[in-house]
Amino acid sequence: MSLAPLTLGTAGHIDHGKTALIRTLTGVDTDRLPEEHARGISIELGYASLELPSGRRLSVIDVPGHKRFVRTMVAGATGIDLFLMTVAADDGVMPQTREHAAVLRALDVQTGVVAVTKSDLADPTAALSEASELLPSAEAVPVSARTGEGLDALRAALARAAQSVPSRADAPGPARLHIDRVFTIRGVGTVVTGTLWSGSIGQGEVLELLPGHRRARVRGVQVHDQSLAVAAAGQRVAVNLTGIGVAEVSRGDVLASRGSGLGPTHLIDAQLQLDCDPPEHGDRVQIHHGTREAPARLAWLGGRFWQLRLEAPLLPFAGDRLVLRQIAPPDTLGGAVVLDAHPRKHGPSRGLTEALTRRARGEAAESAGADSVGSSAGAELPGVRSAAESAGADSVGSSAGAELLGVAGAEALSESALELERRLREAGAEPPGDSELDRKDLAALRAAGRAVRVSRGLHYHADALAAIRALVIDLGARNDGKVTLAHLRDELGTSRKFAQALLEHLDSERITIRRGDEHVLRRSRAHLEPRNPP
Ligand SMILES: Nc1nc2c(ncn2[C@@H]2O[C@H](COP(=O)(O)OP(=O)(O)OP(=O)(O)O)[C@@H](O)[C@H]2O)c(=O)[nH]1
Ligand SMILES: [Mg+2]
Repeated sequence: MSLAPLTLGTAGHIDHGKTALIRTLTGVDTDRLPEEHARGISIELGYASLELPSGRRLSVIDVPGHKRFVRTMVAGATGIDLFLMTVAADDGVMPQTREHAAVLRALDVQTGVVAVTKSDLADPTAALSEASELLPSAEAVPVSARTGEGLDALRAALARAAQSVPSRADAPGPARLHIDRVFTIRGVGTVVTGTLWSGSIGQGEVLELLPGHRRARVRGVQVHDQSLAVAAAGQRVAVNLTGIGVAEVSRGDVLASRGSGLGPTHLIDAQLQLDCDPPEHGDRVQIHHGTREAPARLAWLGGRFWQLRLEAPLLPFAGDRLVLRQIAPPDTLGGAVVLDAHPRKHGPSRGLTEALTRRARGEAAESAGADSVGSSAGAELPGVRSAAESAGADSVGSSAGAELLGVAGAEALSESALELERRLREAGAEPPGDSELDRKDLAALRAAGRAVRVSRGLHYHADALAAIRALVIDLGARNDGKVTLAHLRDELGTSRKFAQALLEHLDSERITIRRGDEHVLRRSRAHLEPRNPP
């Protein structure tokens, strides 16, 4: 039997005994918050590790069942390999049993076990048959967390299910960890946790934090509270990061290998797989990907192909699964597969349908990274990075630097100015404060047109600023010409302070004009229409 890592996620209606069952199986009470104990319900995701009779250890994510917390359930279920659905013997299949089953289907989590819980309270027969109807391919086992009955049979069923699922540990791809928790430990610093979807994370590695493309060094890695040199995909991983403050990272961010090709996108071409009637062109829905979510308009592209026009960026690769939920009243509509993570804004056409059909069949040899370069009108933040990287930020030494900068500007620059330029380029959306920079070098960079003073004490590399300017124009174009500080801050993954300085600078450049809390693009609307209208 393979002992490669796997993650198990609970599912099921509120009060159907998920947390009690995990506590009985693992000894861990996954309800940590005082409010969870006071209300007797789970609110946040909970974590434990479960050892099966074979010695195999599963990472466990316990999700809340309350209907108001389905989005938390989705964030927990993303990245799991198998499910443990609970159905209470005295209650049977209920609305969130169905909704959680729909989320698992949308995420293509096909393997798992049903525990018919509380079988000390009622005859489990009816619940067993309802469960088998809902999830026909899963074994259903009657159990009681109170008496311990059925637990050995449940462990054995879980072991069989685990054996039939391939682990992601061997799947190729860069490291991708969708962050679900961020905290600090005194003396240790910032720690993020999540399920590692692919790749591995090793101590000492330098990774990238998205969407802001910030670098972070891995100071330590833990799995099941044990420090490891390297953590493999398919399990819950805690990563201690240096170079990133706890306030600079949040749930929904992604920790990825450098150069993974992942980048924020506002447009996704996808194939929908809905459990309900097809949506209408223009419908607004909530899209969940990883531990992140965003509202989007649906634009029909022909057949089951739709373009998702997102109101906030997501970070997918082609081939990833999305969950679509109705906004009001909230309900799960079904799933979608990402076919193009960085398409142009477009409508239906015969060529497109053919291309998407090929992608849906897995025929197009597609690299999400290559695909993302400059093809999108929406996802320009990668520009902040690609502007830096395409100019070879890593390799700008004094001589290479002169070549890249063009002779005119570079000849006048000293080595320290070139080094400074490299730092500014690398900093992207969040440059170092001027107190850390040499004034003489900065002045030389400004004179050479390589650095721009955005506010007192704040310089940006000219390329980074150009990319940010393009981003603001695109953001405005998608939002009636308006850009807010919060919007730009989120888009850049930067702090309020920097977003404000940038918008004020763009006001002074007459790109935008401030009206109350909004900065409005000065150019005419016509000019700002999307570059590739449907
Ligand atoms: N008699 C009996 N009670 C149980 C059993 N399992 C759980 N309970 C009780 O049912 C209640 C709800 O259990 P939880 O484990 O909190 O349910 P949950 O599914 O985690 O609930 P949410 O996370 O809020 O969706 C608690 O009072 C448990 O003690 C069981 O097997 N037998
Ligand atoms: Mg619970």
